[in-house]
Amino acid sequence: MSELYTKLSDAVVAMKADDVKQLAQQVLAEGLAPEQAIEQGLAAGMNRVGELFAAKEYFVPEVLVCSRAMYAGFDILKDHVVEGAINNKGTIAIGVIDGDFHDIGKNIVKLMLEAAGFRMIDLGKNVTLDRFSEAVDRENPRIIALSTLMTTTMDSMLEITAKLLQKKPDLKVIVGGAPVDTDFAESIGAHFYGGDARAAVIGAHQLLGLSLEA
Ligand code: B12
Repeated sequence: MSELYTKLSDAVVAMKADDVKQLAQQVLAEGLAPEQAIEQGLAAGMNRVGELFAAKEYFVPEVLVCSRAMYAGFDILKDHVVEGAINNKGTIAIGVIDGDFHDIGKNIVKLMLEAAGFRMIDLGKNVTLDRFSEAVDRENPRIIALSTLMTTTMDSMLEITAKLLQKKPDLKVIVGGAPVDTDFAESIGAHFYGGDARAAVIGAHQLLGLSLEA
């Protein structure tokens, strides 16, 4: 792993947005893979922030400043990830469940799926069943990707999955986010659980019977 990724992760944790920007530029200048810099640098940094928050070393204000630093890098790298994306492997609608405003993970997953060639419909955060349902009617996606970081949204995830599958039985549902796992995904009738953005890409290919190489 490039030491630049470690520096990126450290700069996110240290809340240094200017350093994050400069390191992101350096990633591009050195011809490194922007998607790896996002996962192994920016996302890894936010995961460490999560640990510091759990240990009560960081509180909400610190976490917010770290999030801003992470986005300073994400905004620079993201256009280079989707450059040349083919956008024809099928439509995926993605959103964060109603009641939850955490969208960093969702944004990374969306970007990686887009880069892998899917057409992405981003419904944003705090998305209700009605809005997911409208998106299914309007965009006819092959996959719905549900993200959540909060345990309080688990019941909604169950309801949204059940109602959307009633509406469109051939829809595939993939779920992810800190409080969910494979057992939970199975228990609500979802078709795939992914622990990170790479897993989301693998799962989407598997569910649609596509090859990862294509
Ligand atoms: C950053 C953060 C915030 C930021 C959010 C900024 C933003 N724009 O997203 C701010 C400061 C605003 C915030 C606010 C709050 N937060 Co907060 N926050 C976090 C924190 C520290 C990190 C989350 C994060 O960004 N991780 C980094 C990303 C890259 O990882 P990720 O989201 O897990 O995503 C990856 C994978 O999960 C996966 N993935 C994600 N989605 C999907 C979807 C699919 C389909 C797939 C396949 C994969 C996938 O791929 C992603 C990329 O690798 C977590 C702690 C933690 N351990 O997660 C708490 C945490 C989620 N927050 C928590 C809480 C309680 C709150 C608040 C209520 C706090 C408060 N008291 O005000 C508020 C309100 C939030 C609300 N209603 O939504 C709790 C939730 C507890 C619970 N039981 O549910 C946590 C767990 C902290 C804790 N230990 O208590 N928070």
